[in-house]
Amino acid sequence: MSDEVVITVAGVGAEVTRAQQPHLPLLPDEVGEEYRRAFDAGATIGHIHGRRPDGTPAQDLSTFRAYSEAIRARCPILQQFSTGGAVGMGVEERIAALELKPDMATLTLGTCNFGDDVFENSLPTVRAILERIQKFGITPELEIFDDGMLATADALIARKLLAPPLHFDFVLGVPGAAAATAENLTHFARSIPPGCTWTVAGIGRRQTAVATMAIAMGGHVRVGFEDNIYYRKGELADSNARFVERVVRIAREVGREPASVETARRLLSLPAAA
Ligand code: KMH
Ligand code: ZN
Repeated sequence: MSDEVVITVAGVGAEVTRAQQPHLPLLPDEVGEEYRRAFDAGATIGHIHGRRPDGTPAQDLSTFRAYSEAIRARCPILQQFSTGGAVGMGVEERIAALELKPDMATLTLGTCNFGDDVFENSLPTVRAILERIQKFGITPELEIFDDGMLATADALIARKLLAPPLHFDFVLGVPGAAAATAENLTHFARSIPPGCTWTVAGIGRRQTAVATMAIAMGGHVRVGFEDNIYYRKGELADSNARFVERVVRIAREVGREPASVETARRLLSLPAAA
């Protein structure tokens, strides 16, 4: 187990609204400040979705450029662009910003229910997104919402479309996909190829529970408004940094420190900084 834990902040998301979470950052300067605070608290990866000023999801180049520059001007957090976007978006819209060559980009390995919606990731969609990620030399983070997506990872590796060591994100607790349980986390963590790394994103009220399990198991952790807006039952979090601070405290209690950017690059097999 590494002594360091890589903490990802998913501070914007595509579905949460300002009406639900008044501290949700939307404008580039708000996003930049929010990610700077999360970085100062111990986060080393910023998972990024785009929004228009009115809050509607937007994956376009200019929104991502503005967010990316606002974040980079304030802190060296690794930037991970979402290619999931929001449910219902077309593939080209989801990958339009990848030409900015972020450090990482997500790649969901299958379709699943997403509450009342369907998060569409047919195999042609997966291949199209992967192709664009590889065209720009970006490191993928493989998003696993369900067991079948692990089988797709194996199939892509067998066809040499992906090569370990790879980094996975187990997204647990989406209504309609795998539940946020210790059994699922253990099963997922055991199922990936040797030498790969993983993080967990617990959705809703199970966020801290699965983050704590991951820290004890040697995995890494994602927190933030995209996945959970409450600090505890009935109490909205007042910033993404508050979630980061909490997992840093938990990690330190079991002898792990938040990873620096350089350490995260090494642990997750990212290229050295240019
Ligand atoms: N907004 C979700 C439907 C990702 O970022 O790659 C998908 C999502 C996954 O958030
Ligand atoms: Zn996302």
